[in-house]
Amino acid sequence: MSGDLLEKARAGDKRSTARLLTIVENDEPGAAAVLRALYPATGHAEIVGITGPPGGGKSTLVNRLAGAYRERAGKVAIVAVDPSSPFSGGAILGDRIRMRERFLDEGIFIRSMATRGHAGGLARASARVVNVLDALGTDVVLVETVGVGQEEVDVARVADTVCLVTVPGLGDDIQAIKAGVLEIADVLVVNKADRPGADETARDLAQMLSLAKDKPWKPPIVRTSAQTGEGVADLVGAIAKHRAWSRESGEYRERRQGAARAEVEELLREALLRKLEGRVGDGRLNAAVARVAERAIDPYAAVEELLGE
Ligand SMILES: Nc1nc2c(ncn2[C@@H]2O[C@H](COP(=O)(O)OP(=O)(O)O)[C@@H](O)[C@H]2O)c(=O)[nH]1
Ligand SMILES: [Mg+2]
Repeated sequence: MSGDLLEKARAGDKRSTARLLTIVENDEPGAAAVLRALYPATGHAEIVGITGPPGGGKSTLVNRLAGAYRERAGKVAIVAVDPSSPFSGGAILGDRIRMRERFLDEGIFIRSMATRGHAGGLARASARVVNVLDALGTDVVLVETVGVGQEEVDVARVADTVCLVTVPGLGDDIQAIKAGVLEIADVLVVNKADRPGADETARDLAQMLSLAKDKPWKPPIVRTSAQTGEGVADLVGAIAKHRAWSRESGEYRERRQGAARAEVEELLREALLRKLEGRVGDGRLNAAVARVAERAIDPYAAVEELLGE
């Protein structure tokens, strides 16, 4: 079944691509086979993460970026991971209308990811989805995520270049951003620069950056108005510059190695656990758990006992 799907997806059929993505996103039976078949073809896409607080204009900006990249790339994909936009909500409706023009473009593929219930977590599910899009010949994958918690920060890590989108007048909220995602931001964007206060925000950001001196890459600060499109070309330029630096400095390879390590270690952990569970057996495991619950033995002793045959 997936062989046929694979072939159709490779030929550019969007429905088959969507189905393949669902299989790997939810880790359905056959997901491993799909990823194995596609893995050799991965590693060519440029992956750009767009993160930041809700309402900052990320979706609007991603839509603009998709258009800009599409002018010179054959295939562009958008992966939207946004827990703040429920499917019935106004925001996503607005997104849909804005994105309709993109949908009509055969070269742009849009994927909305569920934010809950992924085997192995959201970041790993996103990585699988991005890998499939990459292998299917996507030149640029734009990943939109709300930069609020650790999990979203982890999602942003699949990107080669992470853009943090802020807006004028965030005030103290900027401090909150700083704690979370500023460390992983490669490009800082002050969006809604058509509004008053963009200069102050850019200054605040510059000041925060000056505190982290020792970093080899100094994130540029770019002002955009996603609504009018102003500054979007500058943003594309800043992303390209980071990409070039990343390639040259070895950062790119380091990040990809970090991602590969995380993936292999996670799978290894799962496999080892399954293997051990098989060896220990449900009966012995349940008996040990019961004794721990009764305080007859402590959890450490239970593990030692189970592993010690
Ligand atoms: N004034 C202004 N509004 C914008 C700009 N970019 C986006 N918006 C508006 O901000 C709201 C939130 O945008 P959206 O892209 O959904 O933000 P997201 O939650 O970060 O994805 C929408 O009403 C947009 O029309 C901008 O550059 N200037
Ligand atoms: Mg959005």
